[in-house]
Amino acid sequence: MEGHDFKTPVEVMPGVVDWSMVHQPAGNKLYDFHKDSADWNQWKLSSSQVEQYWRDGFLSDIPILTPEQCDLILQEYNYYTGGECSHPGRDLLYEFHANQTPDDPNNILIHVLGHWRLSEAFHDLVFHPKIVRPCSQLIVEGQHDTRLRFWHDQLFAKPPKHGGVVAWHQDYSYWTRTKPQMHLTVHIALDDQTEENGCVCYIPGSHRWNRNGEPLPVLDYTFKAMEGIKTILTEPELEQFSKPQKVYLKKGHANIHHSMTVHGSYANKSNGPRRAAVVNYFADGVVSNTDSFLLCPSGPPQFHSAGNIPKGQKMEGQFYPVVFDPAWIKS
Ligand SMILES: O=C(O)CCC(=O)C(=O)O
Ligand SMILES: [Fe+2]
Repeated sequence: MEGHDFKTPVEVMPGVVDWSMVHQPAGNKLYDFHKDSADWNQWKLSSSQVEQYWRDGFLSDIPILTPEQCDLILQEYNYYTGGECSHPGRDLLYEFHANQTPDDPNNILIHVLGHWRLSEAFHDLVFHPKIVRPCSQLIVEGQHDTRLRFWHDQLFAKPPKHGGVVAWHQDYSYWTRTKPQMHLTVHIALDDQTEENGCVCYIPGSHRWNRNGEPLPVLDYTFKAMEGIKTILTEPELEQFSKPQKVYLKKGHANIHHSMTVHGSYANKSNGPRRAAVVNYFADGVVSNTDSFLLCPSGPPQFHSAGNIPKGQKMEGQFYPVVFDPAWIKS
C-alpha cells in the first residue's frame, strides 16, 4: 500500500482490520507506549545474560506477560483452536494448520502464522518492549544494540491428552529463503510448561552446528519425526545431543533462542492444553533469498503473495516492520 503512514489501521473487508498496516503499538492493554531511553532501558539484559545466550544459544525465563494478559491473548487464541479458523479475516493468515501432522489424529499440533494481522493483542505482542529491547541486544553477536525487524509470528497449540510433538530442529533450516542468518525466536508460554505437557527442550551450544555455514537440512515438514535429526548428526554432535536441557516455563514467561539452536518438544499427555505464542525477528539488513513466496505458501490468490520481496532485495515494508531502533534510545 504505497504512501500509507503505517499508523492507521485499514479495513480490508467488512469488519476486518489488517493490523499489519500499523507499525507501532496499537493499544495499551499489554504495556504503555515507550517514549525515551529510560523507558526502553528498563528491559535491557545484563552482560552476563548476553554472554549466556552466546554460550548456550538460548536464554530462558524472561518475564513478558502477566497471567491476566495471557488470558486476554488466550481469548483471541480461541479463533484458531476449533478445528478451523473462525476469525472473519482468516484469509489474511499466512498459514493455518488445524493439525501439522494430518495423518495422525492422536498427535495433534495446531500451527498458525500471521495472526498478528487479525487482532490488536497479537499485533501488540510483536512490538512488546520487554521482547524487542532484549532481542536488539542479542540478534548480532558482539553488537550491543541492533535495528530489529519482525519476521513472522507463530502459534503452537497442543490439545489435552493427544497434543503432538515438535521434532528437534533449528528454526533457520526453515528460513533460508532470507539471508544471512541474523534471526532469533521468542517463545512465550501461555500455559505453564511441564515435562508432562511437552515443554521446550534445548541442546546447549548447538547454535554453532552447521554444514558449511548452512543450517542442518529440514527432514520433516510435519514436525512429527521427533528423533529424526539423529540420523544426520556427527559423533561430537550426538554426544552433545545426549544432554538436552528441559525448560519449565511459567505462563507469561519466554525463552529467547538463536535460530540455529536445536530444540524440540514432546507430546502433551496432560489433561490441559499447552499453548504458546511465538514471535520471530531478524536484524535490519537481511535480504530475500527467493523470487517465490516468503510468507504465504497457500491461501486465496489475492493474498498469497503477501510479503514477497524480489531475491537480493532488503526485507522491509508492510510485513517486516522495524520493532526496535537504537536511535530511539539516543537522548
Ligand atoms: O514446542 C513448541 O511449541 C514449538 C517450539 C518451537 O519450535 C519454537 O518456539 O521455535
Ligand atoms: Fe522452533
